[in-house]
Amino acid sequence: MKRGLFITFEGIEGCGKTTQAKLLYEHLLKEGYRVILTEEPGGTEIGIKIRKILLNKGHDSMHPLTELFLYNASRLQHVMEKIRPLLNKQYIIISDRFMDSTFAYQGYGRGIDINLIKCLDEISRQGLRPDITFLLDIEPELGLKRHSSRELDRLEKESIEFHRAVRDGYLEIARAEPERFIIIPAIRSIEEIHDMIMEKLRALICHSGTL
Ligand code: Z5A
Repeated sequence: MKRGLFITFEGIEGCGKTTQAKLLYEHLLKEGYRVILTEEPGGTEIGIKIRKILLNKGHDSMHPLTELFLYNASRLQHVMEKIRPLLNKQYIIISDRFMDSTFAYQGYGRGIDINLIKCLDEISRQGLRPDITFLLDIEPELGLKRHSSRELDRLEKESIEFHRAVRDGYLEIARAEPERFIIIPAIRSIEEIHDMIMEKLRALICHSGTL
């Protein structure tokens, strides 16, 4: 049976992925597609509870491996309870972050062994992979500046070196999988970026023949 389309958005803080995921969702909804907007960590009742634990700025003592397990726990629940069942019903799923965030943040950012991350990733994704991933790329200084007016969560409080390592990690991951990733310069205007995303997607949606 053909399934729907699984689209993910990735990037460092302030890159604009949440803005673009929402714009894309509204656009596709208006065009009559069956589409769901979701996020990680989160996306399910259990995932939302895990998200609160992960982002709580009081949880400074969280061990990097505890963090890794919690992101994966949220993902497994998300895949099993929401993403896979809806893809099987031919929905378009738009997820604000997914697997690549773990490799970029816990792998390149925190320095956790990539082989351990790969093992947990296989379990939590249950064989599911995004069809297309938009990486919104921006200098960390610029991204963090966009968020400077609000209170920072536990990960946003990390050093600029951490955010640079995450950004470099994302670019390395994306270059290794050019057939899945579209790298977008996130310095462009909100409207320009949305148009670029729609252009790439139109081709994919026509081609997939499932919708
Ligand atoms: N994390 C992890 O470590 N491991 C994992 O496996 C997963 C996640 C899944 C929560 O993510 C944290 O979890 C995140 C990574 C980590 N940590 N950090 N740090 P989140 O997605 O909930 O939080 P976030 O990354 O900080 O994203 P965000 O708050 O949703 O921001 P954003 O998506 O990057 O940007 P935005 O909200 O769309 O835009 C930010 C502002 O910029 C806003 O005022 C916009 O109006 C403005 N904006 C947007 N686009 C533009 C353009 N093009 N020009 C100018 N201004 C713009």
